[in-house]
Amino acid sequence: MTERVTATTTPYTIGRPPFRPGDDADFGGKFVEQPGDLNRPDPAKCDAQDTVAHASGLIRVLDDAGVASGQWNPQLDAETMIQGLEYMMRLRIFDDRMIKMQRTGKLSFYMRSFGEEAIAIAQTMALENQDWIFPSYRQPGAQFVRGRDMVSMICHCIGNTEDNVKGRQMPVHYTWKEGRFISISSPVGTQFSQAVGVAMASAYKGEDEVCISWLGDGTSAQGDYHYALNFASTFKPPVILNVVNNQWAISTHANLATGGRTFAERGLAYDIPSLRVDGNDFLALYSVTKWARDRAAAGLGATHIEVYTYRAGGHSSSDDPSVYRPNDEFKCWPGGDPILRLKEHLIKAEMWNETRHTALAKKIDDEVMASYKAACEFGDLASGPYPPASTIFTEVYEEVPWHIQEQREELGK
Ligand SMILES: Cc1ncc(C[n+]2csc(CCOP(=O)(O)OP(=O)(O)O)c2C)c(N)n1
Ligand SMILES: [Mg+2]
Repeated sequence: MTERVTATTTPYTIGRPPFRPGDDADFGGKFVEQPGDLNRPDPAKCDAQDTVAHASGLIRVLDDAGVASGQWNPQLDAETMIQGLEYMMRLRIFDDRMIKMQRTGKLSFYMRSFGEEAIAIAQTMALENQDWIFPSYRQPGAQFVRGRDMVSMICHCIGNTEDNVKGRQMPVHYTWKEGRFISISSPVGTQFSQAVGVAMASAYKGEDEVCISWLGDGTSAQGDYHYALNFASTFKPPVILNVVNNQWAISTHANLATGGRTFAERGLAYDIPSLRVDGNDFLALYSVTKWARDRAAAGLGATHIEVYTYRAGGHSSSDDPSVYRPNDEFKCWPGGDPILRLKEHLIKAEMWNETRHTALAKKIDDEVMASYKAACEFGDLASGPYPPASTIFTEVYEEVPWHIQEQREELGK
């Protein structure tokens, strides 16, 4: 007779981090999955069932030696790849400088994209300029692609008189109307349902505008993720929904958020084509995003993507990862460093060299320092000037409610 298994006798195993401080981190060397393993279905015909293998596998284009191959190779020209490399270098150098500014008291708080630079940059480059970006705090790189001025970004991080959100947001919670870069919400995940809603509106109006959004492995436990997928499944709007699985949600490991299957596979249950992609492979990211945009533009609706990567830095300037993971864990990540991988690919193809790379890094560093100085002309963190207190009350409500008006009068501003 089969033994009856009840909830209390089932040997549940709840996900744990693979390594803790003091352990030797070892992810097994390289990825087993190789470029060319997975086919590239026709984006104008593909449905969820055609992506079962793509949701459990890993789409790669660059192999461990920096060679591009397979059906997903986007065949980009040298100029586009060098532009992508430059954007990624700009983001890393910018982040490094800003975190130093935070450590010396010149910014109150900061969040880096360290190790994840390829994501927003490759994916935004694969879109059209009219497409809408619904980011989390780990996709500021999209703004470089759309041409946002660095001085304006730093003014926001300082919260000085030129901050375009007038000190009403935390640093790194950018908003940039001209670049169709929607305000980053501090409550994580709200951007997913907003992106689906705007995509539904675009489809309704018959406009060629696709929305893209990202949230993290940890955030995929929020209801907003499921609301978004449910509406995306039902109404089939032109939207690209990315779960950035960077292994960590502050100090909580991704194993605690999946229950065992990949994040990508969850999309299949909603009947949405779902892909899992190497998030440190610029070319693979570009390619899957272009594919998803083509599907959206063909009227086939949403694509769900798990971007498989590693958060190489702390969660934010307030975090100390050494208390919950080995310090060298990121060095063992099989996906390596996204900047080095594209650089290596370009050098191998004789499109780039070390001299140009060093010169470009120096040029960007000078640009960042000059931008920081220019931003401080509009006020620094220590001594201001800051936006006036009256801005607490403006530009939020079209018609100011009576109780807000009353508070404003009480403050005398
Ligand atoms: C609704 C909500 N809950 C909790 C937080 C605090 N919080 C901010 S970021 C974060 C972790 C998010 O991790 P993940 O989604 O994996 O994104 P990552 O930081 O790794 O990019 C938490 C818990 C928040 N901002 N909003
Ligand atoms: Mg995460």
